[in-house]
Amino acid sequence: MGKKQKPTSIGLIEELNRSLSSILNGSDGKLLKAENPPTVVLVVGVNGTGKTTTIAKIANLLQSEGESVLLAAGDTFRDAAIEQLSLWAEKVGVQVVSQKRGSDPAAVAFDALKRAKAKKFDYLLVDTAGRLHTKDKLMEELKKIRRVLEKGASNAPHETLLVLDASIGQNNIVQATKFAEAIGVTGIVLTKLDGTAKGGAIFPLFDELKIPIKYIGVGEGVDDLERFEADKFVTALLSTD
Ligand SMILES: Nc1nc2c(ncn2[C@@H]2O[C@H](COP(=O)(O)OP(=O)(O)OP(=O)(O)O)[C@@H](O)[C@H]2O)c(=O)[nH]1
Ligand SMILES: [Mg+2]
Repeated sequence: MGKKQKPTSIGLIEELNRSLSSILNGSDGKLLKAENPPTVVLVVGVNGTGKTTTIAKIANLLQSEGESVLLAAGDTFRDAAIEQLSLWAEKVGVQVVSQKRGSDPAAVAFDALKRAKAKKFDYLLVDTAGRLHTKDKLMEELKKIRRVLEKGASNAPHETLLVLDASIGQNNIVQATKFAEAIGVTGIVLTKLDGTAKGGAIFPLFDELKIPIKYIGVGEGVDDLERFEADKFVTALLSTD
């Protein structure tokens, strides 16, 4: 007699795979590419979620695909934020447009867009200061940055990426709702999905918001970014390896 088969458990995994994948239906994200360069990507979120690191990672990824990338140091508020972005830029090998600390972030965005257009960069990634979604004044500042970009290039910003920290849990839905209301969000980057099993955070998030998840952050290094693909993600989540 052969070994007893376990068709039910295999069937269960398949069923689970199917239903988890169906929750994520439409979640896959690719960065849009503007018809006329630069593609402008505005990166927003609350303090410390991983915006600046994510910008470095995306710049690295795009550059490895042959795209030219310019960064805008739109966090003129936090101490050493400009230096942090400049260090990443150096490491990745891209240029950065910055002004001195305390200057108007919308002016930085304007300058950077002008340069990106003049020099025909494929992508402009705009960093912004971390801000609480509950602070109206700070959200207004973000709207101003957005307006400057809108005026500067047609259909810009082509992507507005909200960076969320996976370990925050339910509050991410509140944050995302507020940012989406204030300036519109075209994609989400969920960071800090490395280390512990926080992958499940993606399901309620996407189920509630239906905003595509473009990337996931899986570490602090410049290569620790993955393009989000629902099928791949669910298969990895359910694998016992
Ligand atoms: N483990 C892990 N750490 C991350 C990831 N992404 C960012 N971090 C870390 O999170 C911390 C904050 O990252 P930043 O990129 O400075 O975050 P930020 O949103 O730009 O922060 P503020 O500009 O101060 O709002 C740093 O210590 C990063 O190394 C990730 O995917 N995994
Ligand atoms: Mg930052």
